[in-house]
Amino acid sequence: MKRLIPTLRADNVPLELIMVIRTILAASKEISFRVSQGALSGILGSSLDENIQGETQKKLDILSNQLLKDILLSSPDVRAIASEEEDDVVAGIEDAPYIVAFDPLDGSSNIDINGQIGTIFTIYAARDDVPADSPLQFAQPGTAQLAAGYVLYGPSTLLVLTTGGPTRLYTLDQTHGGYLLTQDEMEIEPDTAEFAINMSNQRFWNQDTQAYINQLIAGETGPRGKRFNMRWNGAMVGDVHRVLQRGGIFLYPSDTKNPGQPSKLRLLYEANPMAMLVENAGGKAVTGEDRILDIMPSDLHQRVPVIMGAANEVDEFVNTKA
Ligand code: P6P
Repeated sequence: MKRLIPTLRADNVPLELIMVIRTILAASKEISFRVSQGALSGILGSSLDENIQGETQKKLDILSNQLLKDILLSSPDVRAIASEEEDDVVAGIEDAPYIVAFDPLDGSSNIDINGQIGTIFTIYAARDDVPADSPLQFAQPGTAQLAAGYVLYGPSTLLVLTTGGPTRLYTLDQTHGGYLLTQDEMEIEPDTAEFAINMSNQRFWNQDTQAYINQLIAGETGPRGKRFNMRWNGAMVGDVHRVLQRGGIFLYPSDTKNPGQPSKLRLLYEANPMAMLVENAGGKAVTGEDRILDIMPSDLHQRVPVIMGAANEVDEFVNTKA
């Protein structure tokens, strides 16, 4: 099986960008080990702190964030980083070519139940027209991403990565410590009979979303004329991985659950990297009205509605009106 670096070189990925990806993956191997140790590594449970999102930070959230922050900020190729766990952008090496944003541990509410969790990351070219630590470094549309990926800490540790070409799957070889190519091109079938949404939010959705989901649960006697299945992991990284592996549609649509908050998922380090991975696997990724990758960010921790996966099913969502 091919190792990661030769496949990136074959894709003509610049060496400095390969080094940034390798740096992220070095931290992922430490996180993978700590996760696999569970209670034995003393990292289960919650800290006493909250992050900017107002979420209680898990010990492993803090550890994962610190690992990624330390290793990236010492890389000669990283000018700045942004993280779900950091209020502001943190400057790295002056004039370095790249900036990195990440969710260090997506789905951390699954840590204590041994559920799926993961690290989501995205890499852009650094901007020379604003200071290194300016949030405007990340005021770039998702189409400007140079690389996007996630590491899924599950029964095996998986890397799903795109550098502009196909979305590729790698598996961490725990014996030798390398990520080996195990699926050359992931592809999402345009049609599906499986959806992922948190149904407990139903009363908070708009009428169009309610109409669309009602059609799915109406099954073979409903307007869609077929039976649908539902899954919900509570971790975007796990739900989107299932969509990439066996098809489906993932939805975290706009809702009125939290006043002033249109929806839950963050554009920079959740929606955009996942949208790039899904589109490069033949799927679609929208907010409802807009293509996610076309959005010009207005705030570092901006939240957007997310509907992504099987292209024809995303079209069905967009076209369904109450
Ligand atoms: P809910 C995890 O906290 C997360 O940000 C995503 O990974 C996941 O899809 C979503 O929130 C789950 O949200 O409201 O179902 O707990």
